[in-house]
Amino acid sequence: MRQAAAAEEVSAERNIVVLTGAGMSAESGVPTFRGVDGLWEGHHIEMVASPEGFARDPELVHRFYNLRRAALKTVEPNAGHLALARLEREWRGRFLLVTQNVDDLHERAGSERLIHMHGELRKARCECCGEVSSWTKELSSVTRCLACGEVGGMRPHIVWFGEIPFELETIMTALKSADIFLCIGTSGVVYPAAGFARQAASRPDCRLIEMNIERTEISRHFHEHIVGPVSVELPVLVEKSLME
Ligand code: BV8
Repeated sequence: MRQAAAAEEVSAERNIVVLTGAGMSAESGVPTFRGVDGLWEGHHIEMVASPEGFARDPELVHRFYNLRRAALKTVEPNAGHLALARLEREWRGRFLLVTQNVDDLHERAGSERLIHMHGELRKARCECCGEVSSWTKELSSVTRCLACGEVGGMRPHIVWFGEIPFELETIMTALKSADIFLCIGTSGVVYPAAGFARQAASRPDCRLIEMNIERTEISRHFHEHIVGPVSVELPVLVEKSLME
């Protein structure tokens, strides 16, 4: 089901900021947070994805991320990821893709001007020397840092609840000059990402479009709503947006 307003094309000379959430990867087989009622092995995800949770039971948190990192090998970008990579290639204005997702499906689909504001499953960080390295294997409390050689300081390069997301200044600067804010597949529950719509809406000329299979906590900020799965709706929106 599409709403007529949302079928309008967005002109290709303007600046666009795209925000994606777990709904972007759902059709690729990556479980969303709401889809599992916010639980993992009976634990609230906010408890597992937190410094307190890591301090309390590091091996449980390592297992949470080791399983999700390993699962990346079993999933592929969907048509929505590919459509966003096409939009970036062919868009003549400024383009920035901000994702809350920690999977690597956007980059595997070809997206380049991409910010992982909540970190990446395929990176690890050493708390002893600060080195961030590409990481595709398992992590544990006895993993040795390849940079400083210390053992016991390695953690997923992920922004946990209570930690400050990455590149917020860059994101806020882009939002301040955005002509279009396209928000895809997020429930709008987690801040500060959920506040980006309100920031974009503070610019009178900014056009806000939400794409989701249902209404969300932040739907009220948007002028247009495209209701449907990203793999179907996003290629249609990109095609219409790029046609002169
Ligand atoms: C911060 C990495 C301070 C981890 C994530 C009380 C105590 C402590 C903190 C807080 C508190 N109250 C509020 C807070 C702040 C907290 C917060 O917002 N909590 C919430 C729960 C209330 N935020 C933080 O702690 C953040 N840090 O505030 O620091 C600060 C900040 C700025 C400046 C100075 C200081 C850090 C938050 C980051 C946490 N890490 N991810 C990991 O992945 O393991 S968050 C994680 O959950 C995801 O990254 C994502 O952001 C979030 C889940 O949200 P969604 O992506 O929206 O996913 P969800 O499943 O909810 O929704 C999916 C949507 O897709 C649905 O709407 C669905 O309808 C739709 N959908 C499904 N299928 C499809 C679809 N749409 C289209 N097509 C489909 N096929």
